[in-house]
Amino acid sequence: MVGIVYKSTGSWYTVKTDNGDFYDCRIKGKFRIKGIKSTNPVAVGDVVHFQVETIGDDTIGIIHEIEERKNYIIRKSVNLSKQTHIIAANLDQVFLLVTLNNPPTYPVFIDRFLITAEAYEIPVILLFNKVDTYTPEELDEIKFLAALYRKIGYICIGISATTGKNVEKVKEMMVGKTSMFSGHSGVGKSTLVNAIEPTLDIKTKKISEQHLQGQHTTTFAEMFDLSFNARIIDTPGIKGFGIVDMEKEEIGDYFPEFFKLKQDCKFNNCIHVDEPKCAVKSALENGEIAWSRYNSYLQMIKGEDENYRVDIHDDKK
Ligand SMILES: Nc1nc2c(ncn2[C@@H]2O[C@H](COP(=O)(O)OP(=O)(O)OP(=O)(O)O)[C@@H](O)[C@H]2O)c(=O)[nH]1
Ligand SMILES: [Mg+2]
Ligand SMILES: [Zn+2]
Repeated sequence: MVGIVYKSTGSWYTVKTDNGDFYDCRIKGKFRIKGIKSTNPVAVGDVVHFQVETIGDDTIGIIHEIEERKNYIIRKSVNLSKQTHIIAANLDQVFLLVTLNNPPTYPVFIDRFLITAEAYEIPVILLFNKVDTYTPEELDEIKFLAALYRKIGYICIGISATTGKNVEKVKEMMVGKTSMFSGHSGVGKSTLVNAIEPTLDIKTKKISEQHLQGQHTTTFAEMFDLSFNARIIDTPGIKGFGIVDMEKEEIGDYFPEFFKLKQDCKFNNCIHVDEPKCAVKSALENGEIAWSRYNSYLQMIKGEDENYRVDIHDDKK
């Protein structure tokens, strides 16, 4: 039997077959995919082959093969173990939810996320959520950020999952595709899924519990079929985003605005740090490239995984 993984708890996988049946599956023994060291060998979105076994009254599936992934989003957990985790596989696009506060999302986090998606050519759309809560000054800040990322080529939309502002626009972009919602815990991913498909009624953080920082409401990634020919993967909030398996020399290629200028650097192996006649650094001086982007870049090429930790998101997980 063949199916798609809709939910993964780490030991159990919910797999949906083409004819719409769901099976609870396990993986056989020490089954690992070659080349990828991750804490989860099978991720939501994976296409898997399994055999059905009946044990007493229970029917379970045993996964014995994973089809090659079109792409995936992988991150290094920001803790000492440095383990990597595949958030989801076989995506058409990702919506990264960003909030200015409650919780704050910093540009360095956005950039790390974008770079990983660029490496697999997964389109990312930035959704600035909770626009109903901001002061005029904060709205200006959102506009500034949106303009910064639009200039690079990313679609940016200001939304409110609770008032419904621009939710219809998001829906339109999802038709016919498998999308994922990502972002810090509390940015409103599950609330947005519910706004898009109210019948799902998935668990979101109660207003009264909002002060509890670092508490995750969604604990496992899960895919849902939507009524308008689309699929969405709701994911648990992520704190830090460590990039995985990237050479120092290739990181700049995933900053689209750096990549465009690379051919104008004097040295073709320029990494835009200390080299003379670097087109990226000139663009930075001219204000064509944002300092926040360049700072994120420097952190990444220096491998400073630890320094971007944001304490309030750091719940020792
Ligand atoms: N005012 C306002 N509140 C929102 C909006 N979107 C979400 N919220 C609130 O933010 C809180 C967190 O929302 P969730 O949907 O649980 O956040 P999440 O991103 O799914 O969080 P995790 O599952 O922990 O990763 C809830 O109390 C929501 O009601 C919005 O657009 N405006
Ligand atoms: Mg959630
Ligand atoms: Zn350069």
